[in-house]
Amino acid sequence: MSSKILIIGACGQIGTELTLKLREIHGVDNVIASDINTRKLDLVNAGPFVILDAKNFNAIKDCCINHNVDTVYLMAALLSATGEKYPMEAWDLNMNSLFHVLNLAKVGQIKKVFWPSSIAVFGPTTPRENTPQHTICEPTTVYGITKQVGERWCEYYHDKYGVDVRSLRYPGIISHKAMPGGGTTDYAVEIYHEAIKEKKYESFLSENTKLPMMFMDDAIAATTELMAAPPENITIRSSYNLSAISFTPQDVANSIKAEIPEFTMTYNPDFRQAIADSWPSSIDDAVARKDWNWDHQFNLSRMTEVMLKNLHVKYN
Ligand code: AKB
Repeated sequence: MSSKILIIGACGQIGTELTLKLREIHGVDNVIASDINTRKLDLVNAGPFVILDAKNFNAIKDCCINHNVDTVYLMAALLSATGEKYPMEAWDLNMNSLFHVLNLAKVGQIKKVFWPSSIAVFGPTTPRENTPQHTICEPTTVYGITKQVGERWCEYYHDKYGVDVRSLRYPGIISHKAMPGGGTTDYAVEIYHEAIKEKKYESFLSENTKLPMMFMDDAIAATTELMAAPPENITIRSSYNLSAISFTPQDVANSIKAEIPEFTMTYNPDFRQAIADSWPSSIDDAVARKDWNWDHQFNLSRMTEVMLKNLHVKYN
């Protein structure tokens, strides 16, 4: 039986598109999608799918054994805004799922692991502009704490047990195929949907809140390129800084207005503003660019064009 890839949390925003891309690269039958439920029927019906609770070690282990899995992408997580509402649940899911996968890799049951970290590892004491790879990380959200601690464990498992674990500090990801859920950067996706549907949007972040962001195609390319890189090129086993564009809610509104002149934007910041204020506004990802030739393709105007075009088709 040929070796397989397992995606845990395949129905989420990134998991959905990662599943499609990995199936394109490796073949549909070699990529097993899994999630806690079958909420995305199109994905469930498009290839191998198993219901899997990321907190259940035995369920992950059995799935890996039964399907001869050698690579796991662990995409299940509670994000920053949801994590503040349910701190213990965020800790439980984000940490235990990681330990389960790292421990399976430690005993050789799986050979390679991808685990996403986030710009949420940074905090108010981190340099905000061009945040370096190695810098102060004092996160103030539960999500950020889980990602920071997870990074330390990834490096530990690599250094002590030789686990081939690779990770990226994703910025806010913008996509049109699946909605994000429970993040602070979610406004940058919602705004495009509302622009097409209602021609207006009320932002939960203030107009000048600049955050690092990335179009989904770039995020997926970064993920598959990192995983394909020769191990000797990977100098960072905690998590790589990754960067493409930085913008404010006002910048996105202006780029939408260039296509939809009647679009209007209002601002009503909520508890997510404090989370956004604790994060960097731009990221220095020179190490990723040097180690595995990372480069992004999408700027704000190109992303807006693609988002609006695809959502127009979806809603009309
Ligand atoms: C969030 O907003 O919580 C996520 C992230 C930046 O990791 N999108």
